[in-house]
Amino acid sequence: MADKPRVFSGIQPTGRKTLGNYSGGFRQYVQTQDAGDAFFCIVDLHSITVEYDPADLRSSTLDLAATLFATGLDAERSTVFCQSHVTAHAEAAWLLSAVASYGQLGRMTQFKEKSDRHDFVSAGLFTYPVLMAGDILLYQTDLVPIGDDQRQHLELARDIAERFNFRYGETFRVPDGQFPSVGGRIMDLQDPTSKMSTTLSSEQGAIYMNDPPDAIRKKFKSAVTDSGREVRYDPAEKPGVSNLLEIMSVATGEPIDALAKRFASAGYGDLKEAVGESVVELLTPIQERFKQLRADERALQHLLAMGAEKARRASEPTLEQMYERMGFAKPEAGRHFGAARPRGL
Ligand code: LTN
Repeated sequence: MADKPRVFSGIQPTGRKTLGNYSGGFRQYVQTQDAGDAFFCIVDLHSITVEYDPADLRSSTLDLAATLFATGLDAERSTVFCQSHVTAHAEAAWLLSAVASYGQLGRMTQFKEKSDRHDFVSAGLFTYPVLMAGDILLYQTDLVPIGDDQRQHLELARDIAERFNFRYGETFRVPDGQFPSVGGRIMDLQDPTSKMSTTLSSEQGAIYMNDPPDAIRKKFKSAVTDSGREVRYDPAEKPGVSNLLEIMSVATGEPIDALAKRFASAGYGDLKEAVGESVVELLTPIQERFKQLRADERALQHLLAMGAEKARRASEPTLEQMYERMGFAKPEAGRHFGAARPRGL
């Protein structure tokens, strides 16, 4: 146990997933599952903090589950589960809200940006990072693979862990972040100086996980390149070409400098075509597996039920300790965790 780090990450089910999500997220998860004892949580409870459609939430939750398995997560080796299936997450968020600082939550840049963009600002949007801290801390997590945009939230989770440990006694492991190096920043094909994004990119600027091959080829063909003609990797001077090389490296597994060398005397057109083709080759088998997995909802639900059961068992001792250390009287017959009683009864 001590030699295998505990890994935990959460992924929002809402929003169409892009090649950027694959490169900086899904792809890394698959690598992690061999190195550690990994938990991947579909954070549906986080998705209700901004306006959403309940029917969409249900289908996008199953879509994300199928995507995670299609990209290579294995239900035997990793624990893939849905946050709302494990009631410990909602409970932990409430308990931890007592040690989270109101002032610090108000300084979260994601909160400030999102609350500027919406006219109804929910209390949940404000306490979002507390729920996230609970996700991580319940599992005594060592490592949290996340994007750069989640750095501040992880810092807050560490502060919460330390404050809890100080007030109530040593309870939580203080987690570290793991930030992607190569492929962490796939840029928009139409604007290679900004990140490829579900919410901010245009249809032409982003490659979606479920784009058909012809759409993918077309998007690369019309990708914005740089002035000059030579192909080299230089993100500052040549953001467009460098992004294409980086994407091809993600798709093929070949190092960027080897690709830069190979295409050094090729034209931009040839490079774009080759990159497009490599992404089609990457995504086609993933899309095949996705279709199969998504078509059988019962089997998918079964995999999630397995994950939830493992997650409940892993989080239960920590939640129990939290209640105890915080001074709650123990219920006589023990606490009923999610598994004891089917939800909805
Ligand atoms: N806030 C994260 C999603 C998330 C998460 C987590 C990530 C929720 N809980 C726990 C890592 C660990 C996001 O929007 N990417």
